[in-house]
Amino acid sequence: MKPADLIWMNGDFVPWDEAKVHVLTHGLHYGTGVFEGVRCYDTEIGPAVFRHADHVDRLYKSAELYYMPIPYEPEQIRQATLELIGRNGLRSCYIRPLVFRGYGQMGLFPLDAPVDVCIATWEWGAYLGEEGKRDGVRAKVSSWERISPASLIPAAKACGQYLNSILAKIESHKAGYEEAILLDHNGYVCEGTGENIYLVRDGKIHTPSMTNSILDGINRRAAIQIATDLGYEVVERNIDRSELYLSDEIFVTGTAAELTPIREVDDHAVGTGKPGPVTRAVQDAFEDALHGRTERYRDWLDPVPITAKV
Ligand code: PPE
Repeated sequence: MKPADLIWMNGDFVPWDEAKVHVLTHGLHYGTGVFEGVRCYDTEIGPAVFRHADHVDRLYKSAELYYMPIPYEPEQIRQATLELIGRNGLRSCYIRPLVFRGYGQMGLFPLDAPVDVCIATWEWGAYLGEEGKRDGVRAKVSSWERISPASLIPAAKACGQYLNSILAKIESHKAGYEEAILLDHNGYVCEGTGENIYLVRDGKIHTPSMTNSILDGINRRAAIQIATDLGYEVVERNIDRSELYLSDEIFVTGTAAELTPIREVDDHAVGTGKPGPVTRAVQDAFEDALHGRTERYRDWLDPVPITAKV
């Protein structure tokens, strides 16, 4: 990874190499943290953070679900992020706010441990590769089931919960695929390791619903809005594994992955094996929205005030 100059840590801008924690940090032992993945784009109106307020809201919601009071106001986190991007002199970057139980208390009762907050930014290219975004990636249905709401909180973006995605990701890579698709505890299609999923059948877009243990993706909301505005019908419903093999097109969305087509699932070509027309249409409009090329979605962008790099 390419380091930036500064990281925001508990209210201060500290040099990248000095943003450190103690080895007895609670979150390191028990996964007691929540985070966000956000992106800033070099848009038509200058550097701007995509759907910033939605990400900040979800960070606070995730923290609340794990009884972690964030010792800052949401607006302070938003402003700190904008200032950090400016001071790091970045025009486009990935943004990682992290809230975690810090040092001072061990054991499973975490409520006496401090809550630490940091925000990092770095340049992060296409998550599933530029080629993946263009031509699609190969995916495998994972043998690991997505965390169920009986054990954890699928709607929370919590650190420990990602061990589930990590097992699926490693399994898919070792088997020679680029991404894994997890099924939910009822055997229905859920999502990728870090992306929401959509199938195109007979010109309609189908996607799992909140009752399928998905993360309520912010790009999912954007993609649904864009697809609807383009005139596509979007249906949220239970999807069987076999439908993955019968789809004309499949694509995924996420902050890191943006909109990436899936060209193969379990060695079955999806449709023609090339990204189809619906995927392309939604992807093009989505990329335009991210880069501020569409007036209609400009209010999804939070402009970064430009400051001289210090
Ligand atoms: N599901 C999961 C499990 C998930 O982690 C993400 C984002 C999504 C769906 C899509 O959510 P959204 O970004 O709000 O549209 N995954 C983040 C973490 C990736 C990582 O490797 O770290 C991301 O894309 O930033």
